[in-house]
Amino acid sequence: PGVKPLIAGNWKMHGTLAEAAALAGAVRDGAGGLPADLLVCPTFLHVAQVAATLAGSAVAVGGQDCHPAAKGAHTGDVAAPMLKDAGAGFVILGHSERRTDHAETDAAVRAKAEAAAAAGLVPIVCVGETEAERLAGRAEAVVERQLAESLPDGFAGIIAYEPVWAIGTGRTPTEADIAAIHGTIRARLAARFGAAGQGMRILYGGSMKPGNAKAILALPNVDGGLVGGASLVAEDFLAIARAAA
Ligand code: G2H
Repeated sequence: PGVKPLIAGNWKMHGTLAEAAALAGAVRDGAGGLPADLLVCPTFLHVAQVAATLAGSAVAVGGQDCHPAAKGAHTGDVAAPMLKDAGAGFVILGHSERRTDHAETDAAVRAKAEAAAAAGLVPIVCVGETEAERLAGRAEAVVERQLAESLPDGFAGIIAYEPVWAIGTGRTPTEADIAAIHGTIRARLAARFGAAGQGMRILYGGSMKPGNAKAILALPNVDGGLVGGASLVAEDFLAIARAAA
């Protein structure tokens, strides 16, 4: 009940331009009549081509990061208005790989989320604990801190809960653990954003695949998935979307 699920593919740093276009085409061709909205997030260099391939379809396109400034002298960076201009409607922010590879702080993620919203993009802000933090019993506290500090006031986007130790490892939390932390996230969103927080999508991410998607997507406060590895195979990605029914 509630919002329509979103199944988002995070293609990370994979594929050639031709492969990205082919994958987008295969997703587009299988996207009819699904119980979920679909989004694919290719690397920056492929966004415009993928957006062209998906033009007129129901499949949306997103980036995997953006700079907090709208333009300027920032060699190698990409601004949110550029993503929008290239055909993106969404942007993933604060993925744990960005937080690790590029030392992104909660404050940086918050600034990026503000820039994304100003450019008319829907931000997907990622949160999630490391294995050490979970073992120390601090998973909920870490996620609550990330939410408090990574989300700007007036945030109108999507949350992705991705336990770092489940990313690309084939391991996932128990269903009870996912339900518990998604419930905590919902409570924090509702407390801060009111009715908007009640209706905000909370995605699960981390080794989601056709075999585990149905059980995860059926959990309370799980409003879709952020899918990495399995999103690189159109059939698997579409199977996950079908499991959202
Ligand atoms: C988590 C996820 C997508 P994977 O990073 O963001 O990747 O499904 O490969 O674990």
